[in-house]
Amino acid sequence: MGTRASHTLWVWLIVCWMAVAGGQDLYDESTVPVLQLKFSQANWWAQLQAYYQTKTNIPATLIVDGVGYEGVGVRFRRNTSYQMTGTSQKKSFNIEIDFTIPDQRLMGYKTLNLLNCADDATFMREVLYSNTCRRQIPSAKANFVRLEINGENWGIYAIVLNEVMAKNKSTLADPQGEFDDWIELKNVSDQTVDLSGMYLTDSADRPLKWQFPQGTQLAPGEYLIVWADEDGGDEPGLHANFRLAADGETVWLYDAARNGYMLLDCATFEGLGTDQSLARYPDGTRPMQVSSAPSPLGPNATTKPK
Ligand SMILES: [Ca+2]
Ligand SMILES: [Ca+2]
Ligand SMILES: [Ca+2]
Repeated sequence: MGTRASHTLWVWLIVCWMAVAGGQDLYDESTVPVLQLKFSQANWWAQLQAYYQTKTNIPATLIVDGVGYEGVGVRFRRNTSYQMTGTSQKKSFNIEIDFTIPDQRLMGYKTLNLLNCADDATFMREVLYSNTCRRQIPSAKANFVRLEINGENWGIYAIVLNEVMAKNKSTLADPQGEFDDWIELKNVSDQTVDLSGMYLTDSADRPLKWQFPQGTQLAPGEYLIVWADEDGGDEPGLHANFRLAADGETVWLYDAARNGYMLLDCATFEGLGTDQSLARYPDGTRPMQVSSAPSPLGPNATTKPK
């Protein structure tokens, strides 16, 4: 779909009330399951738009973990997130596993709701809320998923905030020889991404705080370091106009004006010790974890702090 920026981070939340017994679970928070939807109709997107008001399902095949589920029903969810997203193709979806086969279930689940987090810049609210509530009372399950439609990634992490360090004593010096805070980004897609005009910030009130200079590009699989050192005049190197507080902070990555300033990723830490990083392991996945084996410009390591 040509109107969709290929490097946009589209995280989906999946929520459901049905319990499941044993086996693999869509709601295992240590995984990001992949849902593959296949529509045989050429005009499936137009059908989804046409039927959204009447809550009419259109049939599709859903593939999860190599298992195909025929005749599931798919429609856009009718809620404010539909209007809020305008012409964006990141709509919230409702998937009925038992649409044409009454006793069909996916790992015990009958209905899946894929939420687009349109009103939640953190992407975390629903998952945290549901999974906290459920310790006390019956509550919906929630997790992140990645969605593919007809073989196209509808929600892949392309440019991610892959690792951050807020108290750099001896891990890596910047080109000027200073051990400053750093933010590692990685391109986890298979296409070169142009970061020109994208933004990094440490302030919820100022999403456009620091802008990547023109010509900043990242090839597939490549890493890039932005120094959070307020040394904007220094060359070489990318030097943001903010620092990271070791006792806790959030870093946000926003897309360029040409792509509507869409939130691409965020990373929150509550406290990082000397030479500890907050890292996605493996690269690009969630959740982030504190690591005492920082790896600027390289694949993240598992080592947890002692
Ligand atoms: Ca510096
Ligand atoms: Ca800061
Ligand atoms: Ca790394």
